[in-house]
Amino acid sequence: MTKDLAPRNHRNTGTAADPAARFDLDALSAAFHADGAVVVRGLFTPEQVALAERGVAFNLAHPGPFAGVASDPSDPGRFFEDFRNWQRIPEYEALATGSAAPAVAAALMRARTVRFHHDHLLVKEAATRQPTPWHQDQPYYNIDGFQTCSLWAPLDPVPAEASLKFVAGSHLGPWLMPRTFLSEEAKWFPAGALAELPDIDGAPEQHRILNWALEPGDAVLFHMLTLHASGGTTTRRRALSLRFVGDDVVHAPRPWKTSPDFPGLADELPAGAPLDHPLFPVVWTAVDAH
Ligand SMILES: O=C(O)CCC(=O)C(=O)O
Repeated sequence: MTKDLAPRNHRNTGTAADPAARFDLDALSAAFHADGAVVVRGLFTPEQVALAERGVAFNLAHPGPFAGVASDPSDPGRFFEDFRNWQRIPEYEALATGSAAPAVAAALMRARTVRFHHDHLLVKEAATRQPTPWHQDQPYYNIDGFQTCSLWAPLDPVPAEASLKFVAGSHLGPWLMPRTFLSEEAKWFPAGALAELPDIDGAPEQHRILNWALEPGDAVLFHMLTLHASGGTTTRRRALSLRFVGDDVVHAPRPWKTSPDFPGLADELPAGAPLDHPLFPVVWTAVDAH
């Protein structure tokens, strides 16, 4: 069923052609498994950052059907989000398939096959007050499984206070209640179905918080259950997230609209099925995987 994008990245063979060969993938994978989040400096080349900038400029000028604003109209800035645009923005597709990102995600997830789940644009304009509240990503999604990896790459320099922060170890669970960023409504799992978030900012000493200032080209990669958040920003902060999944991830259609939504997918892909669908192309395979 899948018309795979020719997997351009194969297992790290240590050759110059391998875009991930310059990273210590074993050390990154060990840190990812222990903490649920790692930083990879210089993951994207300057050319790839320029490519991302072109894609983001197009995306901002031409928002897709899933775009929205996650800040209040009274906010002096604006927090703009958009999802699932790789099929119409070739720059996003090129980054998701032709950069070092899928190979690094494969190593972190210890996966033999990597599929691309979706892209997510997050732009906080200068002076945006709206923080990103603490949350896990996977409870918003349409997937079950543990081999998951979100990559967040800023296109502007980001000081630690405007960058993502993570609760180390929170990827080991449990799943926590997802809420809307702005009004904190429970629009996904019904109230009471999942535990509520602890008051992380109220008792920061009870958690190990990971947080890195980032430059364009750097990325943070984190498990889709890792609790993360960010503050407002004084300067413009454009970020592109690429979401990858590994072998054990299966479709989990929900009775509510997931974020992002995949309208009609439940009619094509049953619950529990691998994500063998053109919406989720294979972007990396181990050389000896069939
Ligand atoms: O950009 C942000 O502030 C939040 C990013 C985020 O939550 C994500 O990429 O999953």
